[in-house]
Amino acid sequence: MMKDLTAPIVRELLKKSQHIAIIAHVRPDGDAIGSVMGLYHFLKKKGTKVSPILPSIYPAFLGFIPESEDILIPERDENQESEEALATADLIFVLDFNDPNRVDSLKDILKKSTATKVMLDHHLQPVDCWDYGVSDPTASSAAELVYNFIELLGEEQEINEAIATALYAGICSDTGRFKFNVNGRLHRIVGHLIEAGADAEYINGQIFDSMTEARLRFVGFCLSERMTVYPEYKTALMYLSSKDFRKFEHQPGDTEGLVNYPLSLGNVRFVALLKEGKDRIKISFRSKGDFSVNAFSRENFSGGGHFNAAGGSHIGTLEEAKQKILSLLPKYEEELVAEF
Ligand SMILES: [Mn+2]
Repeated sequence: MMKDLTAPIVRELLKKSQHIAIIAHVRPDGDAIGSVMGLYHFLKKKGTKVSPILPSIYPAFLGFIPESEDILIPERDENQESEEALATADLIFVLDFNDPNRVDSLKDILKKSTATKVMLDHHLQPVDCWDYGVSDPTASSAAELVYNFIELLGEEQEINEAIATALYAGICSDTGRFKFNVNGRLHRIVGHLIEAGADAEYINGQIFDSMTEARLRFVGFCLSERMTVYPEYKTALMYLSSKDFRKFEHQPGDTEGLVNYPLSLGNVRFVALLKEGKDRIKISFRSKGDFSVNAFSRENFSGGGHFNAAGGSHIGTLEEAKQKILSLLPKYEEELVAEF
């Protein structure tokens, strides 16, 4: 059973560890890198040896986060430093995921490690394999949980520009620019981050207004050629074949946020984006209101995540995956078309 974190426990853990590793999930988004780097800058200030690790490369537009070039990533490591750091750490912070399989090629090292493992996460249904941690699906982001962690230690005054920038980036990414899972406390946290040096205009510009022309045209193509709306189910389906990815010379992060566009339609409350991968069809689900895409994905596409944002996959062809979703819609009709 994962034990709760208390200030004395955290102080003891930090005091006795020689080398701390911090890791987030594969295909990192703004919250994954923001929470890792926020905690990294905080712990580094204490003089501890800390290694920030990501299982795969982050989108280029997130490279503005201070010292992101120091993150150990298997695909850009020359000497297997990420594996080494994870294997030798005596304390590992697991951020923005709760299932040890979410770290791709690093999963065996993570599972085998005898380090004390502390999880800070906001996804549903955590795997019970961590020593300590916080599992709070009501939290906006892992970055918010890192803020809470610093606050638990009573060290909010230690938050400097680098910490504030990273945490702000995580929060504004996961809340879709302060649209989802926000409340008064979160805005007060964000207020403090701005006072501590986070430049809100700059960070939002880097994350949301830094597209290349090619990427914006790719989004346009997806919306005009690859999206179908089914008003009778308040649903929109989008798909991308591996041929589409090749044609647009797709880069990591190019489809980031794409799944959210159809939600801006007044008559859509459920979106599925299907992407043809090497060995499976990867699917992103989004919803607004009371329709749980976590449940939908868990029940039908062996995935999950949050109530309104989840992932899943289908082994088979793109067409089969599309047909499967379409054939399921009548079963969920009542929930999908219910009044808000
Ligand atoms: Mn997150």
